[in-house]
Amino acid sequence: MAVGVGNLAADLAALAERSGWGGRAAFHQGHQVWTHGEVHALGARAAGVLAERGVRAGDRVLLALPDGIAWVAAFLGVARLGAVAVLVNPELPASEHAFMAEDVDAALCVTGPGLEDRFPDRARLGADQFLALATATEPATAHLVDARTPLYVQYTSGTTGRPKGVVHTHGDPGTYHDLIGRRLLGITEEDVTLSVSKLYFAYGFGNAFVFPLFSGSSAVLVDRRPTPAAVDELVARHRVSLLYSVPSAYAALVADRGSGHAACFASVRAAVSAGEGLPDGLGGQITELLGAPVLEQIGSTEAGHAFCANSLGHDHPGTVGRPVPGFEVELRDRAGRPVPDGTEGELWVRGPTVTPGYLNRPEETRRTLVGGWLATHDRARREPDGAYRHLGRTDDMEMVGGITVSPLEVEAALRTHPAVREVAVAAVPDGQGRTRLRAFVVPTTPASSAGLARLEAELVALARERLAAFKVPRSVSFVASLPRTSTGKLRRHLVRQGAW
Ligand code: 3SK
Repeated sequence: MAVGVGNLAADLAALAERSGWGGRAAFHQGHQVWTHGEVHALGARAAGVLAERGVRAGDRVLLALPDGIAWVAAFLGVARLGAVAVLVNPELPASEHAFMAEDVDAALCVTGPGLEDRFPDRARLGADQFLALATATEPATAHLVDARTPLYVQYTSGTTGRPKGVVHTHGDPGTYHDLIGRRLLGITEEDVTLSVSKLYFAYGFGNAFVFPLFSGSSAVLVDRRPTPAAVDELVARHRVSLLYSVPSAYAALVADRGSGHAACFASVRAAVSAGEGLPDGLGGQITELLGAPVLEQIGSTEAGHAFCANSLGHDHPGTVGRPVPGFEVELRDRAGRPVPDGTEGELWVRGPTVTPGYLNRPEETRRTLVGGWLATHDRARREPDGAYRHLGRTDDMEMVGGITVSPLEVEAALRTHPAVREVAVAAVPDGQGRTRLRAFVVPTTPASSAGLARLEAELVALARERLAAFKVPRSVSFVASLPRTSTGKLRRHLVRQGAW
């Protein structure tokens, strides 16, 4: 039975048809363009391919794909069947992919180039083969679901160092668009988006997949993180009007281009920044460079997208803006009591797209979702205009280039080297407005400076072998001891400051 209402893929196809968007560009990749009509037809045939491979409603299909048309087709195909798309970073090491495939018990894994040997124990399909099959397969009909039916899972790092699968439903993307894309950013059919953040990540998923498909606009897809020169070129070539990025990438753009307005950015009407706070002064430099405002926001994988945001109508630089309409925000102390206005507290949020919970983690779900409120582990203070000033994280997680990294996981990898007695990893400022991971290591035995230089190289090589690239420390400092409390707990704020 063909069903529209409730199934994201079917609803989006019906919306595009009703709105007359069939012939409008939806995605640009390299020199290719796919229209909204082509994308939905491809999604329906992709569902046919998946159904022929035995995928059924409720099954989990892991997508380890770079941003591109295969990602879009696979997501829409999975959604159409009422199955659940598991969105993973294709650049993760094999051990993390294996963990995720096991965690979700993936019925099928769709993989990008270079990942042919991944998931050897599971049914697999390479992206090229998948797309080729999709051109020659009959479309599948849409499965009946409702707004609360699980649609996708994204992974977020946990304090235990093990990533946790966050579930979102068929109703969530339409709400992201209605609350943020439409109301706060005023996205229209004429907009062209470039998101430095990738589709597997909550921020990139909303920016470059959900908003374009719900608004009849288009997005430029790039299979890897673009360099500053590539951003210049893509913005100018596609006349990008909305640029979404993270502070470290904006800092690189400013460093590459210098100050002053650059003509290649003339089409940009707004820039959005999220993932971590913009360092002092950087917001002004970006605005000058782009000739457009830079709107900060904050969100989380658990909230689905942003829960506080600045908008063109209300921008308070230096803050992450006011609660997104539909979201409630509270600042609480450690005991969970609301703090007085103007006082620092932990951000708790409640809203329509907050996850129903973590996959296979009832205990962590209970701790994080209390009475319908989500503990974000972010610290903030409320300003008199209702905007929130972000003051960092309450837990031990580190933010590097807009991505959360568990220092425990990095430390665990480095600690396997026999010459490491103790190790602590922290994101430290690099003096250019960015943060970089640094490992502070107490060696097992004293060594000469040549010996320490060799050890540093070995530790970085070890991390590269075991961890995703963004988790690899950029430098190692050798220290005599680490700062600890009297009960032996590491004092991470001192490690971050490099001061003890
Ligand atoms: O990381 C964030 O702050 C964020 C912002 C907007 C949407 C999604 C996310 C994760």
